[in-house]
Amino acid sequence: MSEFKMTTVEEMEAATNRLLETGAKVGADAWQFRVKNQTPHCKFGEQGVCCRICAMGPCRITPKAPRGICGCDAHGIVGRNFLKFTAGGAATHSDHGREICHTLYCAAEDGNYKVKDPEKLLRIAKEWGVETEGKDIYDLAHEMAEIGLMEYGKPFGYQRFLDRMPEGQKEKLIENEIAPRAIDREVSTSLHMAHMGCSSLPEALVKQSLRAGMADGWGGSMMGTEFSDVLFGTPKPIDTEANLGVMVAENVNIVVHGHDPSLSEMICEYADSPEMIAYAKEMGAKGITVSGVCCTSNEVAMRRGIPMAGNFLQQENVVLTGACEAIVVDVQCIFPALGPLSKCFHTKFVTTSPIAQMPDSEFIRFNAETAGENAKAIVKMAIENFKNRKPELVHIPDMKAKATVGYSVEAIVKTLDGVTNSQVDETGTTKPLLECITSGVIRGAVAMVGCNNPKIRPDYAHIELMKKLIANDIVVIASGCSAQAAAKAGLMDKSAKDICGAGLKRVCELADIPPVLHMGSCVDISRMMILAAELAKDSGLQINQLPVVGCAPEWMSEKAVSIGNYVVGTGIDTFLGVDPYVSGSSEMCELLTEGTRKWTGAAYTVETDIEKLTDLMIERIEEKRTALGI
Ligand code: XCC
Ligand code: SF4
Repeated sequence: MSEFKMTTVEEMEAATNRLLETGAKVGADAWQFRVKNQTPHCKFGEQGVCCRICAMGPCRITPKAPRGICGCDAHGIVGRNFLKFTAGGAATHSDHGREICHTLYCAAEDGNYKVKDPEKLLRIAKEWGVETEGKDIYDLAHEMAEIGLMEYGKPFGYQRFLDRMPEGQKEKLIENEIAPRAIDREVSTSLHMAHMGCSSLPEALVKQSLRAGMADGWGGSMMGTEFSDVLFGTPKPIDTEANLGVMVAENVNIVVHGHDPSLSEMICEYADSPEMIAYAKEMGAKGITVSGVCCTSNEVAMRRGIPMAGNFLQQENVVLTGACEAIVVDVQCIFPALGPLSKCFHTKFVTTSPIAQMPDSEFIRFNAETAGENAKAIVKMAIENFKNRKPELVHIPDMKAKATVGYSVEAIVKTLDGVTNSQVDETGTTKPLLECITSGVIRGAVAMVGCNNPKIRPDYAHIELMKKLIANDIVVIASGCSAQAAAKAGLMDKSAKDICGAGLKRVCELADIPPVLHMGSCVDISRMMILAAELAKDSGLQINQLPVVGCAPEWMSEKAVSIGNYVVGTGIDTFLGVDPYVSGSSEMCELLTEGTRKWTGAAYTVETDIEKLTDLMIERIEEKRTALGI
């Protein structure tokens, strides 16, 4: 008998509407209203045919004006815009990775940051050919951090992590000029190419977009993920909860938001300390609840089981509960709207990074060296703010779902080991998973990633897609706001097996996993790349032959485009539910949906009809199976 009950998008919308009523009482603005003011969007922008990279413009392409003043056509303009978009994303993820390298460099036996997973550090050191024998683990950490930082600017060679690819793939990427060199170089080269009077040849612009993306996925993001694991621990399955109902009315609520776990890890530490809990009680609260929004939330959920209050388009809802003492942000995906919104409530909006400074916030500069003090000051500030709550404004929607998260590649390999009856001891490989796929018990896998976007009913596409995929025996691995959509709906609850096809249901039962596996934050999409590479190596196939596809149905950020480019660059077909501003150039559309195949074996599919998008993915997975004769 099925006991599984999903939280529906309708229920979530009703909860949001109730919160907007609170907002109306205090005169709060919200994205739902701003969207109306911005609609319809600029058509030139939508099609990608507006160019303002030099002061002769801005130039807009129309049938009557097919070229800009310099003579650039729509294909060149769309291509340059696409490349710049990618470079923005690659820079952002990679800079996050760089911050993590710096944090690793600060790690010390008696410091704020420790090496929590020394084995992983040793493993990567070995991979990089770094001598580990007889070395103090912190000396090694500092050495590795420095080598990692060099990957950003080294004058020669390609990204080290490319050696993780199946045989021949790195060479092929080098041959096609898609293999990323130094990370910063790929970002700079992209901006150089997109400067006035440089590249306007779509093919060259798309190639560089792929290369910049690869510098992110196989460079900056991968370093961010791997060294975060070294510092904070490699995620293992852990139980948690998701949706606004994780906030507790009687407690001091601190919401962490952004991406870099360096700050949120510290906040969690202090919020959990007896000293702070006692202080909260003294101030009239029962305790302290830390919950999260966006990828910072994913990071601490994966490693500590900290509950997820919501994803991208729920960030304002957190404040609208009237029960948020502090929303503490680091970098990326933070609405500047949180400043004025917090002013309508008692909420402290705390910015902490020089990278993300915003009006109407309290800036407490966070530093790896002074992390402990900074975190303590923030937690204290939140506690002391509890008394300023306006009880008549407090309403936390009674809505949350259970979720089991923490599926790093290491955890997936370990969990699936023993699912098959294989007699051979295959500990440490993806062979059990491959066996499930080859036998057809699982048809394939979809990597679901990305944001929310008001162009799509929030979470609707994520949830509908996932439901259909798992019903068709396709296992879903998810990260970012997509993972949070799944968690809120209940799809990361193990009982969600009841809505799977028979094959996937059996695997879920045997391995004791949910059908949608939380792999982490946006930078953790690098985990998905590692998993794909491992699957390819263990099966003797190339990555593009695997029945695996990527999907970002509700994406919105530049980072998402960079991700898309490295997923395609890695050889995985990628399905988008939102157009990346390229419809204004038939040549760019052709290149992205087919042309890249000759370089990487994969391409994009853009389809805004979600039902169709799902069918196309299932079709592609089945085509891959047929080609393999499985
Ligand atoms: Fe941001 Fe990473 Fe997108 Fe969510 S999913 S809206 S990028 S938080 Ni990466
Ligand atoms: Fe116009 Fe060319 Fe300048 Fe772009 S680069 S704004 S198309 S003149």
